[in-house]
Amino acid sequence: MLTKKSRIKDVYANPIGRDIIDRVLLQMNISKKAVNNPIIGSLRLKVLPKLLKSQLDEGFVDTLLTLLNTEHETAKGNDEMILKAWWKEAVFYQIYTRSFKDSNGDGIGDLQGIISKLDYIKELGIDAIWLSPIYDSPNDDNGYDIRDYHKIMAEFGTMEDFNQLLTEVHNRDMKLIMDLVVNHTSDEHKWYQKAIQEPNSKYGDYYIFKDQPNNWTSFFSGSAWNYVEERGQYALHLFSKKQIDLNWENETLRQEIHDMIKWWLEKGIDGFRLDVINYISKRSGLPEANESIGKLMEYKGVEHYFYGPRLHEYLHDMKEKVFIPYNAFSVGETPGIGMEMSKLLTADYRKELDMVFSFDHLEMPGRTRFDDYHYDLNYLKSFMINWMENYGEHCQPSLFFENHDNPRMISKINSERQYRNVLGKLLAVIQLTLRGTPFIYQGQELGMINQNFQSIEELRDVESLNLYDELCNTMKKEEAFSKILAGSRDHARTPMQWNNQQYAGFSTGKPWIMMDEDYKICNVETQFQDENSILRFFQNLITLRKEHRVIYYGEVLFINQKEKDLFAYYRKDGTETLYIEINLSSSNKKRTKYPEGIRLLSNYAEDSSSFLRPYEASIWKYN
Ligand code: TEU
Ligand code: CA
Repeated sequence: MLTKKSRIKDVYANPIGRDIIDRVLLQMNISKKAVNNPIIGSLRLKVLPKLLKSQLDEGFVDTLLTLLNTEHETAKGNDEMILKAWWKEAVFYQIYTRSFKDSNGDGIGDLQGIISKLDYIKELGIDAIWLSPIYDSPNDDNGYDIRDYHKIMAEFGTMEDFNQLLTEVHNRDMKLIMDLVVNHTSDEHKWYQKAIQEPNSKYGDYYIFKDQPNNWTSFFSGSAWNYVEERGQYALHLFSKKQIDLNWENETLRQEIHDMIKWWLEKGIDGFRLDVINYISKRSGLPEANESIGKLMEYKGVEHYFYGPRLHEYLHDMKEKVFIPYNAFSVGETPGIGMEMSKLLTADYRKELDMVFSFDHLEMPGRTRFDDYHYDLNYLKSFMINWMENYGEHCQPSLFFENHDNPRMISKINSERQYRNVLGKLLAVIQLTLRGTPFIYQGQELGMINQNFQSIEELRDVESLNLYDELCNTMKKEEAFSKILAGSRDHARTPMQWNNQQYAGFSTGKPWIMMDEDYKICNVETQFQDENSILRFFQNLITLRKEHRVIYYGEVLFINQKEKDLFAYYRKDGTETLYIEINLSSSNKKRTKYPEGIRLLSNYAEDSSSFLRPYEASIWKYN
């Protein structure tokens, strides 16, 4: 058992301890080397607050110990063969329906719109589609607030449309996974309505109510508690005021969720992406949040639910009872979960989840999404090296740079127009040649960039709008708006750019969210005709991936790791060797040696011999 007298190095040797300390260091922008320093390592845990310049107090140490001492498992070693699975070979494509393709001119993307573009997705080389929520919803958070799990959102179509979509996806030999949002439901869900109107019915305990609120805050600004007049109590909502957290402690509720999942699996869907699934177990008694952790993490209370005491139990139970019998795939969205915890959630022999999305590579150390800064690809390199070398053969990494919750990656790295094309391709090379399952977000294959929003009226996202209101209390409106612009999720939610016609061929009517003029130069139609486009590069790269299976299961061997701006690695198995060479900077970079073999694909037409050009990224095949 670890106590306040334990040494820092012993805490760091504990997988959970390592994750938490790494997370804190990341947030504070302190190098991991600090912990590996023998002097620091031999210090006792209780001095940690002092060491961290009192940014974290003693409550942090207590929280850390609670987390460490409730997890008794560690992940198994790495000596075994990787088990094969379809989802380890697949390239996924995420569709945010509202912004993908509108079939009836109301300005809102829909299921028939998706159906009309399945040939496009297939042609790109995609094997599986992840659909963001399409269930009936009042759309406070664009479908992540579900009102009825068994109905399709009217704006998107009907259950017949869905059935047709599923058949057409399968006809094209692709798979379909849905979004499963079961940490919370809409306050308009009938369970919640019953819970507040008939507190003594079985529904009365389906959500988390408290007589007095605690100090936890919502991810979408303000307190995480709503006062519920009907019950004279407070209801917990980690997200918007209309997204109420379900009480997973209640077994009947868990059963109800299992049944709902089975109902969808019976239809023949192939699996689920599980929304904020690591938040479902909250520490009992819902203790007050530690203020210093809250300050560091920007949200209060996370330490009590991001890796809750019954998380493994709930996931294991769901896997055994629901996912395994249907042979269904699962990828969990797990914000705040580090690599060691990810191992415990996804190792194949543990039977919890197949994969997770971990997010620590999307922002630089010391930065958060709403900071305006330039992302340095050298950080991505160090992140990837760590995961590739240490995640192990029992676990499958997910590879992604974009989704509907984050600004576009190219814009974070370098927004100079001259680099857009090479940079989009560079990211594709990293995403499609490392070991792991790539998830491409709609528009990423075109190199879409952040939108040129002019005013707060043009934004739609509840997170952006709430944060704007909050910021306006302490800063000027213009300042608040520019802060929102840096991180707004709406950058990724503008319509997919199909052609250079009005509304980019997304709709014949005015889209639900603005789009700037970018579609005139960046769109599917134009890029299909251009051999040098990002789209064609993605297509070629996906084909290449399928032809070189070493990318699926082969070893990853990094070379010249210490050399700044160079990201170089081999992919190797018994039959072939690929070499990937990337210049992470916008300057020319001298080559130490010229690669052998033949160049299979590159983001520059001619090879340059003695140096690598800005963001040059190439794949070579050795003999
Ligand atoms: O996201 C969870 C989540 O952590 C983010 O919303 C988070 O607050 C931020 O984006 C971190 O960078 C999922 C969905 O992907 C998101 O769209 C939903 O709004 C949210 O859950 C609630 O369901
Ligand atoms: Ca429509």
